[in-house]
Amino acid sequence: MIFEEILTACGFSKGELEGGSLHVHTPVDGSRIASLKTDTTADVERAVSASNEAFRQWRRVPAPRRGELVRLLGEELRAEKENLGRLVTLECGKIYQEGLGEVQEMIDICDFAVGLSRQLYGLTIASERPGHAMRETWHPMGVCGVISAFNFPVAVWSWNTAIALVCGNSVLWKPSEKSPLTALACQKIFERAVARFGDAPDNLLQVLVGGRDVGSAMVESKDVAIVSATGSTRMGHTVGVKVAERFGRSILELGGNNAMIVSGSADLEMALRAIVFSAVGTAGQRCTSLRRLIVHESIYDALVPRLKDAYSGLPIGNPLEDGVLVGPLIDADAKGAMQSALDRARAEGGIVHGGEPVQVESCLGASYMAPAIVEMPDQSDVVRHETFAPILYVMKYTELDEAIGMQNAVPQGLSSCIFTTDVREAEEFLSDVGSDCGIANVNIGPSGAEIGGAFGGEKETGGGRESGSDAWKAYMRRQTNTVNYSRELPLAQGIKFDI
Ligand code: UN1
Repeated sequence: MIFEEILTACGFSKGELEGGSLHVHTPVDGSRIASLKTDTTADVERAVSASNEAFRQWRRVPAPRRGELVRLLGEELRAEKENLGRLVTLECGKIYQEGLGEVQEMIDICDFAVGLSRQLYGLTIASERPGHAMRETWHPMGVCGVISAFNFPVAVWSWNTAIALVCGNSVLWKPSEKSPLTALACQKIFERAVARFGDAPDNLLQVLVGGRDVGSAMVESKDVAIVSATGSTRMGHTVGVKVAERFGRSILELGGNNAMIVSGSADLEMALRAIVFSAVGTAGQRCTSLRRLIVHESIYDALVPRLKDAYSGLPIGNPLEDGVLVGPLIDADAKGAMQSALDRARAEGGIVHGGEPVQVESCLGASYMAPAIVEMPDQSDVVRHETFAPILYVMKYTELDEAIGMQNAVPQGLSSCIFTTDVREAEEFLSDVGSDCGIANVNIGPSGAEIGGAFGGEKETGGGRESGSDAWKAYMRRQTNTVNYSRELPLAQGIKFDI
């Protein structure tokens, strides 16, 4: 399918894609596929105010009815799965199978949120006073600003949006300037759900197209109650500080430097498949990508040569084509970052296998790279740094304590895993003295989390949780209610205060 057909199938007209100053290039072959008009900071101000107006109406709609809109969104996404999946591939370069997986993740979170819309449970609390009732209730917050990254251009938005909507919030979306088309396509899909729903307020979802100035204006606005930001630690630091300065609420999902410990008792066949998928899937550009492999010395020589073998046969190429497993990096900057990380790794004593540029026929303007395995003598600086590229640093360990120590000795704390058939090792890894990450798995790679769990991590990953479990609570305000249904006015803590 040629690029224009993919865009047309997603409902874009020629006029929409021309005449603006934001040039969108596809990583597939580097060519320009759109020049979009951008929003100004004045547009952001108007959007924030329209979003607040939408919120004021939406919060009055009963939550299960709000769920109905999200149910319709899920239906529209099911109908558009292939088209949107292909657009994800075109705009961010992940292989089509992963583009489809990303849309499936959107459908899944819609289903989850529909159920949740009838389960925004509070608590009843025992009061210390007679004739008193205490409870905890949850209320809509306001405008939820979503900042999303190019690598999961639509799924992460949908986690935030499906949950924010059932919680009674409105949504303002500032996508990465590298992936605005998928955002605009989602807006079209959302509008179809709104039309079927019938009486939703206008402007429940607005997309803001532009660069940092647009994002900053949204982040700095005190009328944006929640800012949920996914991206680099540097971006998250700026956003987190700005939102904290105005006492807003932020939900941060930032960098990861995810490790796998492969113990001496591991099932190596399973480990091998998990390593390759999590290290080279999405060309190493997931927050959850496997970046560090910590291998028990007893199996190092059995595992690492097989891994190199598997890497040497990886089909690298146009991600729209069947059979390809590794697509391009997002752009030339990403390629440069990968190359300089490999140079640093060599300088720090690493032995690099692979990692060279790959020329893909008829895609010469793009940044295809062979995934790299780097055998490191220890966990040096470059290993502790997240490079958003398919680089897998491999290190040896002797004792499990030491491996867990290495796993935890990085600034990031998103995802982690252990491959072992020893229940003691598995439980130790998951225990209070085990992995310090938000996600810790056994016999599963660090990437590809299901939406049912809370997604996010500690330390420089930012501490936020999105998606499943009770992550919805971050999208609502908690209220403690004490009701006195007696004819007395006893004070708490037994205080006497007679007038
Ligand atoms: C991300 O890279 O920002 O767990 C999200 C995963 C996906 C989500 C990744 N479900 O790999």
